[in-house]
Amino acid sequence: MSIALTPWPPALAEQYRRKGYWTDVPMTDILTRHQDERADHRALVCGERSWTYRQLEQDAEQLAASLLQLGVKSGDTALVHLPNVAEFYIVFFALMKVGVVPVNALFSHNRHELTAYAEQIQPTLAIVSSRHSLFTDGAFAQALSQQVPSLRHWLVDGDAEFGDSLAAAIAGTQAERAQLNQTDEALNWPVLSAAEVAFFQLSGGSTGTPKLIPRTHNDYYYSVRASADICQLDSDTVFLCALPAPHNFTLSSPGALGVFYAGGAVVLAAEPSPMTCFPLIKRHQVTMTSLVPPAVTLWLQAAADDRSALDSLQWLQVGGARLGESLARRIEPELGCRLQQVFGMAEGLVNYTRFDDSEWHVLNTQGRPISDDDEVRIVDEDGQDVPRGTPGALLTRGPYTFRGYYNSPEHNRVAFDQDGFYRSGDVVVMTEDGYLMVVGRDKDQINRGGEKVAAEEIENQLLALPEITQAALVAMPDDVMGEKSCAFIVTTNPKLKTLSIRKHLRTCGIADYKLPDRIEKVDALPMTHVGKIDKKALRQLIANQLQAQSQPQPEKDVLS
Ligand code: AMP
Ligand code: DBH
Repeated sequence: MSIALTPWPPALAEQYRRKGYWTDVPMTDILTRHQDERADHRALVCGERSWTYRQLEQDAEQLAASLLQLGVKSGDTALVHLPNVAEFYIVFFALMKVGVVPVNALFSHNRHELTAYAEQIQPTLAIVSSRHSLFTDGAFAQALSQQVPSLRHWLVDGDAEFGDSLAAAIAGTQAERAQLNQTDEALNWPVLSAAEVAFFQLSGGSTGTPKLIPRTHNDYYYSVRASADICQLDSDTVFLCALPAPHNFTLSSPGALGVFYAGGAVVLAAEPSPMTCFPLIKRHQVTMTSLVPPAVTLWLQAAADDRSALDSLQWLQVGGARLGESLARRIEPELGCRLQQVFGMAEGLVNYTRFDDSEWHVLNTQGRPISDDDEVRIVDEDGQDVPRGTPGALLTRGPYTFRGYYNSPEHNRVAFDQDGFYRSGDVVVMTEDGYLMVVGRDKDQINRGGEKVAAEEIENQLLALPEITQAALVAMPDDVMGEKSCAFIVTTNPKLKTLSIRKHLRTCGIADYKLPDRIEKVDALPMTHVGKIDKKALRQLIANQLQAQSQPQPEKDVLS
């Protein structure tokens, strides 16, 4: 059984194949293509452990064989929840080999998100880490298995009192390894179709439940190859993966998959702080990494003291949230590496500034699309195209932009126009020469320094408290994060404490980054003339309030 997918119209699919974007080669090729000349080249570094391309392929193959033995089969789905560890990639390729389609949840995701994903995909298998507080014991695993009865197998990275050991499944027995080395025929590898779903990407979303994005081998592999090409990756590239590994940016823009495709090396960092990353850059002679703007601020601060660790770094990619021009301008002189802006989305379209672009383009734009066949429209409120230089809503379709969220017919009707263009929810300007500048947003989302929070998801949780009768989550400006979140609430209980609201949200098991940074109690929420909550007015209200607070207070009269 294959995973349901909203297909591209046959004429477009034919065009994408004819132009060589879709090659009908599954993404398992990213590793297998290196098994001759580059088999002994370093592929992956995680702490004190490292893998050559041969070792990485063998580990993925052994895990795939162990999974088949467990009884999972092509067309099944899996819930994966791992931190930035080598096993993330071993699992990624192993699942692909057996045709099991995963959701790779972020490690910051918690009970609420994992449950929502599992309910949507009905996985047979979960692969998790005992390093996460949810899995230090088996209680949540047991509860989720009860709630989602398809979930029969648990593989755990690290010591755990439930499930099977992921390490053992990757290692296999000696006899199994020997058999794998001899022949592939003994194993019943499924035949993969590159037109099918390889995995689900996560949407930052704007709806009550997080939506899933089916990505096919054909479309994703094209974006990976083209990105590797644009970023001029080769076997000398050493990429530091410091943002979460499952994120579309670090996975494919060009990310770890782009680097593997090009035969370079991926070095894993647990998180993007300078304290963690600078020593890794120095030790492994990292040439390229990708960051969100708040991390750039931290790197600039740290580099002011000592930037000698960054000598090998040639390229810094920045994306996920708007990079201000003044921050952008400091990168090359203060970090000693070149900047590439990346504006992408897990749904598809990715834009890059190019290496030979003018300084103005690199500092002021978020780049231009990967492909000549990325169709971009910028429209006004009536859906009419606006002239270049005028802000409008971004619509796009193309060879690696999806055509529908998984099992979400109602939402898809609003997320796409009648011609299959995806409404990204970004307000952008296109320059005369085709570069995009992100100037705003028309989706109900807070972009917290690259981490996306869907307002409705949090509002629903707030409204679950009987004392809260109305709730609205909006963005408020923040110097470092760009935006933080502020929840305006109307409550029947004047004594309701912010602390107990936070406690409630934590009990709901929501990821920490989604918790409102500030909670404001108000008597009533402003309404628009059509009777919707006026979020623009609320954003203005909180921005004014913050500004007033940041003004120096008038000095007290010494005589009073
Ligand atoms: P997601 O749908 O969660 O993958 O998030 C993609 C969204 O992140 C885009 O639609 C933009 O709103 C935002 N985004 C990504 N990169 C940039 C960037 N370089 N500048 C501004 N916004 C960005
Ligand atoms: O924010 C994103 O989702 C993003 C940023 C940069 C992305 O998906 C990408 C590049 O591919």
